[in-house]
Amino acid sequence: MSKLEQTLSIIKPDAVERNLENEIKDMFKKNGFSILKEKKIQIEKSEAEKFYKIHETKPFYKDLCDYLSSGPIVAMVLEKDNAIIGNRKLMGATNPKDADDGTIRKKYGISIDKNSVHGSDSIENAKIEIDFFFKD
Ligand code: IDP
Ligand code: MG
Repeated sequence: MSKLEQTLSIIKPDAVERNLENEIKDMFKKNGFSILKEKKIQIEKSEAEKFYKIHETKPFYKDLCDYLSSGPIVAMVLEKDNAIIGNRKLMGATNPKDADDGTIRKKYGISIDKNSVHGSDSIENAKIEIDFFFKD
């Protein structure tokens, strides 16, 4: 069953730094996603800690928050039928080494921490994450 959904995507610092913003956006557009909203920003470490709170007990939490706040990112609201699972598929596995051919992380990811993109993992988290960046 298909359902029009919105999901939150982030182009992470490693990809922005390598000027991959337009190439990654093109991959979304070619795969049928509309970019409804977008903004390029650098967030504070405290904001990254809030965004990744779900991972606060993980050993990589501190590095993850340092990393997300280390440089400019592009936050986007993507829309498509079944956007959440569709974006997860297009992103590929968390570790670029395990990502399938044709995915963003396979193409651009450097390592498990510098994996170029974030994508919401559920309808509930998509709402929370979209509000995090775009509720003004
Ligand atoms: P996801 O980004 O594919 O949803 P999550 O498990 O939600 O993956 O983890 C959030 C982010 O934390 C990942 O994108 C990755 O950058 C980082 N991360 C996840 N697992 C590890 C790890 O084992 N070591 C270092 N960083 C990790
Ligand atoms: Mg996740």
